Amino acid sequence: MAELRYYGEKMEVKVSSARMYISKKEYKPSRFDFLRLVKRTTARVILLANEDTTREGKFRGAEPQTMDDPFERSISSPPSKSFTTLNHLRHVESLATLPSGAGGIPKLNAVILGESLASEEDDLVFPSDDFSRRAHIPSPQKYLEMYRRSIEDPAGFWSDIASQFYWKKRWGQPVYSENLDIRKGRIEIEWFKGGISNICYNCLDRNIELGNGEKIALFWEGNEPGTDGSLTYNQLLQRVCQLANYLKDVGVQKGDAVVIYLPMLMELPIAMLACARIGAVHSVVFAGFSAESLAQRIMDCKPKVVITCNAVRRGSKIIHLKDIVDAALAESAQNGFAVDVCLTYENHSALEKSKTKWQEGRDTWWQDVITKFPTTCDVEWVDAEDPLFLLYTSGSTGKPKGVLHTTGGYMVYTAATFKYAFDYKPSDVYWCTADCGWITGHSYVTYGPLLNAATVVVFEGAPNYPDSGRCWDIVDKYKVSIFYTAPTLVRSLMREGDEYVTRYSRKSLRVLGSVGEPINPSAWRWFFNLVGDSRCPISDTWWQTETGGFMITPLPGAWPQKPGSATFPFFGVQPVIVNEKGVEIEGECSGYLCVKSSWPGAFRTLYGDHERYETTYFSAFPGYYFSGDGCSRDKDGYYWLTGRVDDVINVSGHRIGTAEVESALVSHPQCAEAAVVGVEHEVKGQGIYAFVTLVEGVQYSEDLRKNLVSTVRKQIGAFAAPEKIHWAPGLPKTRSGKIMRRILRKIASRQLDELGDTSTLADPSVVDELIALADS
Ligand code: 6R9
Repeated sequence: MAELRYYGEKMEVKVSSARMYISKKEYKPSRFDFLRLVKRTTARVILLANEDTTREGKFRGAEPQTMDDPFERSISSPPSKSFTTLNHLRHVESLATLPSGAGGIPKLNAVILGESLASEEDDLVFPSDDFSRRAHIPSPQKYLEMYRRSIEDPAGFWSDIASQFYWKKRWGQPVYSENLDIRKGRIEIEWFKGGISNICYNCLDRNIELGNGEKIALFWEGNEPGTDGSLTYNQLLQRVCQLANYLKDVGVQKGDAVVIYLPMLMELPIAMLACARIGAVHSVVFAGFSAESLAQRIMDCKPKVVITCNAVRRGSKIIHLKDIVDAALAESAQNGFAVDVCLTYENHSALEKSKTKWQEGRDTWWQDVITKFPTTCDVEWVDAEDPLFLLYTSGSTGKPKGVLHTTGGYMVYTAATFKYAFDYKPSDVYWCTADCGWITGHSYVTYGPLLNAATVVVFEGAPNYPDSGRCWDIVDKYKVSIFYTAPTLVRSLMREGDEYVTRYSRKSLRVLGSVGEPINPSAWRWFFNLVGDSRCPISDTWWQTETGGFMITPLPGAWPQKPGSATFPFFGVQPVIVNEKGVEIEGECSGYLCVKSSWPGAFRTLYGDHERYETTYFSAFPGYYFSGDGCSRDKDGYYWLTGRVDDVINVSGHRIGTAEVESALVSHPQCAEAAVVGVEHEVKGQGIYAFVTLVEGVQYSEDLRKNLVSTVRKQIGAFAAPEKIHWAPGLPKTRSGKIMRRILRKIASRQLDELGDTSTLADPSVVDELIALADS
């Protein structure tokens, strides 16, 4: 229910306990305006008072229960002048005045959690009174206080959070040091240097000491309904210690790399934690990557051990992971790097031990050796700046980048972001559908939740197996209260019909989350209205492999959400939008999303290639970290991510470099040249569209088309397979030989009237040829 009051200088719209004020200066309300507003507001509006009877103070005194009102405090104690004029706080300034921007009000659609459905793109979705009251960050004012401190005193702000963890030795001074300006020399970021700690200890031992030993750490749900398991914090620690002891026994030492190529078994987080415990650097490779991709990563980071399993069931398919590892290890050995130990978990539900190919001497069965090791293992205390893990991600060249994260800052940052963005409470059951092969599975399946002593669901299977109701079946089975997923999954389930959702109760759900790509407002509304029964806020978290944790994210109790916007920056994050000249743009605008100044979770380098780190992320716009994403900021200060602006395609939330796909295609003996672009895809967000020129004399054929697609599957992985191969006798190139992808994008999306100027092409006639071949 909404109420509307008008008094003195202000008009007030009250939706549940959330209020907004329109100052008379910006908006000259009259009774007529009220009535107009009433009609446009989906919630019920009551006209309570007229202009001369109600005063702000009197009103507040009459309703003391509204003290937690998200807007009340920002109005009653406006930020001081000096604060609002600080340049880097300007988006906060706009938040402070939100939503008094009179321009937005005529379109206002106010929705309150649990009370009404989101129905239009310009809906504002308010936290309910109840939700806000219980939230860690209950109001914009609380956010403002904390955000302001995080920017003005980052050392103090983050030291306070870091102090909640166990440090063998406290960090020294300064708390952080940074240079993000390439013009001033080497790019460097350090947090908590000199502090000695261990992230595994903080996830497990510390939480057990705090009394969580018997709490469930992991629930595991297998591919087949009915196959499941669980581990308490005590049990998880024992498993981790056994594996850590084994790794030490085979010679893994602090700083050594370990490659993990596992599906979503509990053994995957166990392996990550075991590495962290002994100071080894894990590099998880998503178990959907091909042998070639795995080999490339192995050759780059040269692990002492590779950990895998023999096979996995995903949906109705069985994937022989060990065969892929064997091929990768053979390729790596041929190229001069041989891995001595391949620890293989026997996943007997997928493949019998006896049917697994084996290389004596190198291969060891996990189950044969691990149980022989003690269930306790000393911790290797490491410096905050010692590496924790490497995770390869696609860039705009063919070679993946080894993003390196260190220990202390990453620990503090993932823990804090998890707690605040999901408004985590100890009673929550948390499920993130991401695979640990991606950053989301590192920060928000493993480290962030376990640092908070959360109960985490790990799911091995596919979300549409045995049918499209599986996610909600799991939600009901484990009473999941926080559900974090990707827009691509939302869209694919949305297509299957509502009855798969409504068949299940979903009553346990409290907070929803989205990551990986922009969530389109219609998917947002389906997720909000149907899955969350319009009761659960959606944390649409924008971040990257490189950022370690959330950068722009809703804090669900604090402020109204706009479907499709990631809202505002997290504590300590200073996003800026720059134009192509690298000049910061103020207020309402669109441009390139950069970040100024470091945050604890930032990556520190690209493994073995600091120069590439500097050129890729810090050179385009000197003085800033450049995210590679486009972004706009609306008049209320909300951030809207618009997708990659570089040669990276985001397929189902997976980053794929166009160059990687092109190099896979041209490795085919009959392919002379390839140019790859992204096109809009209904479910996956973006699909891969490849223009292919064949070797002189080779005929185009359906077989060859299939062959090219399977070459990409084989070299990168099935998720990178092109949706479309477009035969291209020639490619549109400038006279200097540069392929004009802008034109290819337009042809691929059939926007033929938007091709623009083609006269600068070396041979403009290729464009007509390509158009003629579009549907062949
Ligand atoms: C966490 C993760 C990063 C890229 C990023 C951006 C896109 C991620 C998003 C989002 C809009 C969101 N992205 N979250 N775009 N809204 N909430 O996905 O890391 O695999 O490195 O991808 O994903 O384009 O630059 P990563």
